[in-house]
Amino acid sequence: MPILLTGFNPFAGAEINSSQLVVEHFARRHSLYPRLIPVVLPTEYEAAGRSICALIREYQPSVVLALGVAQNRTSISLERVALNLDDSNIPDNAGVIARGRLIDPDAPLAYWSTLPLEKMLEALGRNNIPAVISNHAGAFVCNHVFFTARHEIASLGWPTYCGFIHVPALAEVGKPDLIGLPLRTLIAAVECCLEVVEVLGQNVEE
Ligand code: PCA
Repeated sequence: MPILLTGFNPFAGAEINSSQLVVEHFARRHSLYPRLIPVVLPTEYEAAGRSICALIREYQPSVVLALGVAQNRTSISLERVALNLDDSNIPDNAGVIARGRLIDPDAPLAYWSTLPLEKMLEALGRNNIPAVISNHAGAFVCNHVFFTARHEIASLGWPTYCGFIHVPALAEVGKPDLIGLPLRTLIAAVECCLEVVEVLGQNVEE
């Protein structure tokens, strides 16, 4: 069964989004990862939410691994909780500024990630990749997609594993003070997490 891997396009005036570069890396190596469905989502609440639901229904993946950039973080952040909340000062790419708004008034207040975060954290640690479990994915488009995907899967009653990982921005070569990690480290981190979730995917199939 497929594994859906998503990232986002640049937002808030940035030129790149490291999560997009990671997803594009996997898209270029499709023959190495035949089960992977790599998709770059627009950084827009509505369009991204609609898109992730459509992708889940179309591909019926065993695992949904959604990525986004967190510019101010220095470690890979394995997100524990998705909140039923849109709230940010930053406009999304459609110009929408959402303040304190429920994503779905009929849905629960929050969902846990169903990815094996402890196992992923251990695997990242074994590979010397800086990583943490984070309790808060923010309340911008990343959290929106995480929440919407979890709610869709819960509503469908499917056993699909689903979670979100925030990756740091790219560290620029020659600028050691800049917060971030090199692209190769972000790719290695996602490879590492994919190895953990591929085992899960097989279990769902059985
Ligand atoms: N990061 C933003 C949205 C898109 C992205 O890559 C976030 O953390 O919500």
